[in-house]
Amino acid sequence: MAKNIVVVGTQWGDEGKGKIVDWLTDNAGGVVRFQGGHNAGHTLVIGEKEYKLNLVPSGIVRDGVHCYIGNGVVLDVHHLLSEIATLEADGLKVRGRVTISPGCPVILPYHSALDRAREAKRCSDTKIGTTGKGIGPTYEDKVARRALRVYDLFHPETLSAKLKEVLEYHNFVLTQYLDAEPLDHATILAQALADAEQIKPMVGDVSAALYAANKAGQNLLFEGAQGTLLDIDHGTYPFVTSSNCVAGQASAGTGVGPGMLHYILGITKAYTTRVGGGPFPTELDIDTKGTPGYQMSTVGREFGTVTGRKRRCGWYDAAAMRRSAMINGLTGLCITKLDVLDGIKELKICTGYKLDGKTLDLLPLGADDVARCEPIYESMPGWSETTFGVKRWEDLPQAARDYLLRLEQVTGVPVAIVSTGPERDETIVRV
Ligand code: 2SA
Ligand code: MG
Repeated sequence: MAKNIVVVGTQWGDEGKGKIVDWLTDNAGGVVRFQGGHNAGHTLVIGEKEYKLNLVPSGIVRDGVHCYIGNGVVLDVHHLLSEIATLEADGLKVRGRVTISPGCPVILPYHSALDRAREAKRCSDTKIGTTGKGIGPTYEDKVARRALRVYDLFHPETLSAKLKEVLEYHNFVLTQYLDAEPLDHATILAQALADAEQIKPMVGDVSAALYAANKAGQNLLFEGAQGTLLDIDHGTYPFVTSSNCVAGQASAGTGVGPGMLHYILGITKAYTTRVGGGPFPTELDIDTKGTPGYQMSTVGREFGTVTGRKRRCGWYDAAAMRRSAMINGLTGLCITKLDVLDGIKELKICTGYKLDGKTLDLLPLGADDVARCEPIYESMPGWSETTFGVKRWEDLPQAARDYLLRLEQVTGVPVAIVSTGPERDETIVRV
């Protein structure tokens, strides 16, 4: 029987999901995206070559793996085409290996214009720090039932009028409320139609295709983007992205029943990072040389893949992880970037918080309470040896094993995999 795995980020994104999805594709027939859009940045290192993917599922770098973009994804068709062109220039065969759901809401130029204009209007402590890609405004259109979907791009007889109506509305907001320039209907329409022509052969019934693939015995991998703490419902709202990032979305965002999700693998960095605004209880100073935060930032090369922004860094937050484990229903954990901690003398793990005189062992809901949380730490000795590229559990320094086992204990989820470097064989399996 086919075994399907959902891979989700358990923190604020950038946990190293792309590498693990790629590693798991050895046993998969298909890789499926189910939420987010080109705000995602998945980096894959294959030998000498580094691939940066935003929309195309990570399975694309492996022959014979089919890639699916489910209805839960907001799709910038123009960006997708440029990503495909880059991958094909690198020698990968992409066309014929991707199926796009006609239900994906389409990101059009007014969405990124709205996203950027709104961020510009927010004052410094209310800025979300979005990627500016138009993700939020497109999900808004979806929920407001005015979005243009991939389906609409193939119905030019109604597309023009639908676009006119929605553009009039957004141009009003852009000019009257956000002091921004209006956008032109004819230009957007012409580009959308030209792009549509190019993706036409890739559009198909993703839900039905996934059922058929599974029935034929293929394993499927559902590739999450961003992370659980950025989930629109369960994250540090309003400092979140606009999609559900939790494992359950793999079902709604593709059109497969939850019974088809067999194993939920949570990816977690051995420390914590966050890019953009919002509370971060275990945050460290990343600018002072010689400090643990500086090491995480520099050795971990913590820069946004999409925007190039410096990511904020901090200690491992086990209380946030407990929340994540609960809402995803995690089966196992994969811990990444352990080597970044090599040489730090004393490691800290946040096991809970102090809030209003009470002790909590679970991340509270919403940004306001999280911002007031004071972390409670326990300390563990670090290790001086390198763990980079270690391939067997028993070859890890004892202190590193102790650290991982402690994470397992405090989060309550078994550590199934440890990733010790970007290459696929730099991976330790414990199950
Ligand atoms: P948006 O653009 O509306 O989704 O932004 C809302 C918040 O979600 C965060 N977000 C991310 N956080 C981590 N990684 C993401 N992808 C890129 C990467 C980010 C980058 O892989 O590095 O390059 O900056 C991602 N996408 C969205 C975002 O920072 C906001 O806090
Ligand atoms: Mg990323």
